[in-house]
Amino acid sequence: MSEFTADNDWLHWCKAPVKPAFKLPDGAVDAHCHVFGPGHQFPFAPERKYTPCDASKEQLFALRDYLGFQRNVVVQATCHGSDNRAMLDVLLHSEGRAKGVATVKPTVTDEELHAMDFAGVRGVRFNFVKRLVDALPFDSLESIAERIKPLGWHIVIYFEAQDLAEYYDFFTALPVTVVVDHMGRPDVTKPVVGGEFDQFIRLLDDNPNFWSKVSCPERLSKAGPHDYEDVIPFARRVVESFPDRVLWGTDWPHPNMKSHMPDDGKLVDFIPHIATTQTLQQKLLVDNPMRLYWPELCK
Ligand code: 0GY
Repeated sequence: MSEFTADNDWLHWCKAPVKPAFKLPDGAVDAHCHVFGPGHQFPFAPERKYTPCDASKEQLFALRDYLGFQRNVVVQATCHGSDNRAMLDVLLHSEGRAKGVATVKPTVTDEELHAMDFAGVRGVRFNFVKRLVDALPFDSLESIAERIKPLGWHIVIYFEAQDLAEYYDFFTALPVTVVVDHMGRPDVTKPVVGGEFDQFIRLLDDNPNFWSKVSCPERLSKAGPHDYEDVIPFARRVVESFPDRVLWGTDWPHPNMKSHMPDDGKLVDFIPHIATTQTLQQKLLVDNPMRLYWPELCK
C-alpha cells in the first residue's frame, strides 16, 4: 500500500466478488463508478472529507469484464475535488468504452471544458451532501450550468432526502438534463408511498428532464450488511414509474462505506429484484445509459 493510501479511512473493496448469476444484457453500462488515484500519480484533494484506497483504471476494467459490463461511466468523487485527471485518464485509456462526469469550479475555462468534452466527459456533478463537501454558492452552480449547456452535457446531483425540499426550486430551474444519484437517498424506514418519497417521485413526474440512478442499496439499506430487501420497493417504484429515465451503477469501489463492503457480484444479482422484466432491464442497463452517454452509437 503506498504512503498515499496508508491513512485511508474506509474499508477496502471486495477483492474476490462472486460471479453474478444474473446475466447482464449485451452492451450493459455500469453508469456510476469511480477511480481513486493511484495517489502517487493523481493525489487526493487537500479539502477531501475522506481518504480512499487506491482504485485504478486497470482494476476498474477488470471488474467490468468480470461482471459482464461493456462500458463504464466514471463519476468524479469528492476526494479528488475538481482535479479530474484520474477520471480523464480512464476515459483516454478505455478505447471509447468509458465516459465521464466531472467536477468543475466556476473558474474553469472554455478550453478546459472543450478538452474534457473531447475526452468523453458528458456531465458535471453538483454535490449537496453536507458530510462530503463545502457546497458552492447557488450562483456559481448556475453559472456552471449555463457554461455546460452548449456542450449538451447534463448535471448529476447528489443530495439526501431530508434536504430535497430546501433545494427543490433550485434543482427544477436547472436548464439541462439532471440525473439524481441513488434516488436522492430515501430513508427506507419510511413509507414507499404516501410519505417523504412522494416528493422525489413528484420531482421526476413534474420534470421530464430529471433522471434517477437506482443504485447503492448498500448505502440505503437499514436491514443490515448484504441484505438490501428494504430498498427493493423504492427502487422498483422508480424503475416502473420512469423506465426510460433510470440508470444503474455498481458505485465501485464504494467510497466511504464504513459499515460493510458490498460484493459487486451480489449487487449485480440485486438488479432483477428492482427491474423485474427483460424490457425494464434492457432500458435500465443498456438503452438509457447509451442514449445519455453514447448517443453517437444510438442512431
Ligand atoms: C457515491 C457516494 C458517496 C461518495 C461520493 O463523491 C463522493 O465522494 O459520491 C457517499 O459517500 O455517499 O456515490 O460514491
